[in-house]
Amino acid sequence: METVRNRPIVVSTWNFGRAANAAAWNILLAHGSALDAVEAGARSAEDDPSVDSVGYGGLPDASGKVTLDASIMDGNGDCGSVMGLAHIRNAVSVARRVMERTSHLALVGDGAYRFAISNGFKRENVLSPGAAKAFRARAKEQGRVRSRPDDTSGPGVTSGRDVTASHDTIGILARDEEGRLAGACTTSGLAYKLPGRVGDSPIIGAGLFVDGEVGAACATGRGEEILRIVGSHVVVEEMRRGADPAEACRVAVERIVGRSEAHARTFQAAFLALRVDGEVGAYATGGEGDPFVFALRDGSRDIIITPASYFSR
Ligand code: SD4
Repeated sequence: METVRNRPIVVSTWNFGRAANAAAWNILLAHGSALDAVEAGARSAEDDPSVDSVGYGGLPDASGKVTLDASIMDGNGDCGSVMGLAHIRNAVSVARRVMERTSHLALVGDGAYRFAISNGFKRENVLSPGAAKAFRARAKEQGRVRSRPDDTSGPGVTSGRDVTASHDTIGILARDEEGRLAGACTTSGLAYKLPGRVGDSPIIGAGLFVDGEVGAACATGRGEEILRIVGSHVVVEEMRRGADPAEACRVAVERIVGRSEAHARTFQAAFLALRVDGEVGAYATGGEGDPFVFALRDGSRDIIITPASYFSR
């Protein structure tokens, strides 16, 4: 779709990607690395309470607890992730510490939390007043009162299957002036998910994949469907085979839709790709009435782009 050769570029999912791109762009402009840029961009979304699907301000699970999933990867195949991380705002930075300070790739739940604390992260309440209010309103609407905060078994408690409207993960991909690629993905996951649910975002190859020789891809939308096809890996491998980024994203979306077109109408799933030469593309299922958009920032542009989608083709 867009080519900017030998110039830094950053792309992020959704409208709020624009603010994330601005944070990343500051790093890229100062000759920083793509890895630092994507971490800074992802952190800016995590810190923003108005973004109700990422970090502080993220909507909680069915028990009222905010748990975060995040991953980060660079073009050398170095990567790290955390899943079900509670009480810590900047999950993407914990994922980076996992990558840089351990021999593991992923930490989950309490282990991820304890690792974060021992690495200097601050314990805090990540349930913002706005997210708490939304949770209470939903519980009331469902006509149920929880007997205790961890009660997820009572009548009327969400099964985690009735959530269709939450799909605003931030995925961010960058190329720096040395041509290095990196990506990050961070989310509070599906709103009101079953406690313990993990989506695609922290799974390397599903929510994020980077190969410095080929390109980078990330995903947003219904994590279960993205996981099923290991979507971001599909996109990068399609680019390796010669597809342009938009075409590669289309292949992944069509694989999802191919399971059941009727089912695919009920959710959004979108892929965003950045090829090593700076070309960018994206493609979405289209979901229902809520088009996927992404934000692009480079030396001359700071724009929102609406890519093609399967159901609007
Ligand atoms: C996930 N893809 O956890 C992420 C984010 C999201 O609907 O909320 N998707 O599935």
